[in-house]
Amino acid sequence: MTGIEYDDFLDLEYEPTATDLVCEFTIDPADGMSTEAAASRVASESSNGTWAALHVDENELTDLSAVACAIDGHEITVAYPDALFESGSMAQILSCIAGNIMGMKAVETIRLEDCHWPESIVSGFPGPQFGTSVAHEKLDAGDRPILATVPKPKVGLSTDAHVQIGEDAWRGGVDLLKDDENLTDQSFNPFEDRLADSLAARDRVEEDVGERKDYLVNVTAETNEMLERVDLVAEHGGGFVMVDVITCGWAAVQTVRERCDRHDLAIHAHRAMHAAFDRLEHHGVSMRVLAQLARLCGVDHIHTGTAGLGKLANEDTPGINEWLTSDLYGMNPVLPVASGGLHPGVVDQLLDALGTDIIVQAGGGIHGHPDGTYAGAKALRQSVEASLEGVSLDSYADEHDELATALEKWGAETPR
Ligand code: RUB
Ligand code: MG
Repeated sequence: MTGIEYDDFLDLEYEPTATDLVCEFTIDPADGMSTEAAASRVASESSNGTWAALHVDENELTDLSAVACAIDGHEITVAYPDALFESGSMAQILSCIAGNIMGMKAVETIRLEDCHWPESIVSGFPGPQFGTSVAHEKLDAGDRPILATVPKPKVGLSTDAHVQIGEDAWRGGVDLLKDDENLTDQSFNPFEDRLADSLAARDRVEEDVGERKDYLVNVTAETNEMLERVDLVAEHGGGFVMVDVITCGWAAVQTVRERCDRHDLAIHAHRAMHAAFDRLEHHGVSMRVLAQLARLCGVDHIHTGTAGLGKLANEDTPGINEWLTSDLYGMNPVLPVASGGLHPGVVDQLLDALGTDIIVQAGGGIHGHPDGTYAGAKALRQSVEASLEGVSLDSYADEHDELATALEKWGAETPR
């Protein structure tokens, strides 16, 4: 017989092995509890421990204990043996590393900040099918950022109005039309009508302008329904689907990824609800980790913020983007999406901060242009051209009326 107690999960001499999943947390221990005691409880509850000491027959037990192996102020590191995890199940991984520990009384707050994934776990997941390669495999963006737009208002536009906005934006120079996160299949704009009409418009525009265009149609729904919508996108000749990955859950994303593989469809991941996990500085799961989960599950694009230039709360966009495109045992990189309050007047700063291997997505920053969507799309494209040519937006605007009007309206403001 062997005894398992909380202390068994703390070993500051332990060196993680190449097969361990190593997680970094920030914790604030409960009143009266030391960081060491709280750290060992984190390792215990997230692997094989419980609150009571146990007596177990060693012969009947695989040792799957995690080890709290480093403490630096409020930052703790926990190493998990890879055998603790079911291969290819993001749900099961999260039930360990971001499960009960998030509500444990032993900590006042706890935030999963970063994960270091071993090859044995990564190889159980497909990763992106296309990732950054969509720029040339599915579009004609070459080395410039891909441009995308979401019609506004978010919901309520009729199918015809929605399609017309998409057509104007494509003609003005945008590559991708995108549905908004809460537009799916409502009576004012049914999914299949919108899909068919948008892709027909896309074909007309492609023919006229000689540049490939596509549509990020929001297939988000109950999982079986979502698969039917994915099939419909393929039937109608679309190249992409959009999924609200946090609200649908990772298991559903994994299922969609498998179906998209069959149809050669790329997945655009919208992260609506991410801030419920990542907004608080001391509690939850960081956007960096959410982005890691998205890459493993196999999305091709994911929103990662605007490096502080947009309307939503700031986070480490450059660091997250670097991780998404870094080497991960040969897994394809994910193309990051900058979105939320962007407009032509901040594009130079955005590309300085994030580079050109991104999607620049603007809704209000295109459709709010005083001369409408077509002019707004032209202005956004002009702002990208200026930035890539190393010309200031103001000088470029001397020769480009649409950009001039956008700069007059918004300057370089960052909206709230
Ligand atoms: C942007 C928009 C998206 C945001 C979400 O519209 O509709 O939902 O990208 O934020 P607008 P994030 O350009 O009018 O602000 O990309 O940070 O997840
Ligand atoms: Mg939106």
